Amino acid sequence: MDLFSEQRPEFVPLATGACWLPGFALPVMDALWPAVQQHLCQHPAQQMMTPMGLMSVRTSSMGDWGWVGNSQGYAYSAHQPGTHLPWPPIPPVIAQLAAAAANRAGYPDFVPDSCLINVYAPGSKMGLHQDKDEMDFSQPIVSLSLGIAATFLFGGGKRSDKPVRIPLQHGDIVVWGGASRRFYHGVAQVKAATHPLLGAQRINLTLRKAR
Ligand code: MD3
Ligand code: FE
Repeated sequence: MDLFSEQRPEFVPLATGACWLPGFALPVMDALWPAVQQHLCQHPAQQMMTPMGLMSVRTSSMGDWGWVGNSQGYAYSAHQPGTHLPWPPIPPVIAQLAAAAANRAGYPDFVPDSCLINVYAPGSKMGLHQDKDEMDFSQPIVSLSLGIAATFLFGGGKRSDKPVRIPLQHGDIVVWGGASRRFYHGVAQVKAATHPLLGAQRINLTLRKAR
């Protein structure tokens, strides 16, 4: 009997249309992390304002559509706030990884046009919300976790549905589609920790087909 195995399953079904792929990104991490770092050096993540207030998470984007907010609202935008320049393209290592994960989850035709990068310092969190600003809900969302662990809160179709807590680690991917695509979700306050590669931060990439 293997009481001390640190092995995790390769595929964990979470709900209809949603699955967790522990460690799916680890084989390409040597190319992936430098690409994210380089992007963040050139396009630093910023704390966005929303009608609900200033977010504790800092965000940047890649691809045709980035996510921007201000006190009036939030939306996908083809331009960066301030400079009004287009967002840089999604590096092939990231787009190909997302397509491979979507394929493993049963979505063979996923071509993301948006990559939102959420940077969590210890203490940051994301309240329960739905993602409903995308045009085609038949397309999944692929999420990639990097750095220190976080507890992902996965609710249901109603805000009052009690969320399940999912411990996401460095290199984990979750694919959300089908019935779960419009479920409430959030991230519990990130606890202080240090990751050997990223230091004291969690970074989440969400890849979407926005338009
Ligand atoms: C479940 N980001 O950017 S990613 C977001 O970890 C967002 O930064 C979180 O929620 C983060 O909107 C969670 C996982 C995720 C993304 C979209 C979903 C889970 C989802 C849509 C439906 C259901
Ligand atoms: Fe979300």
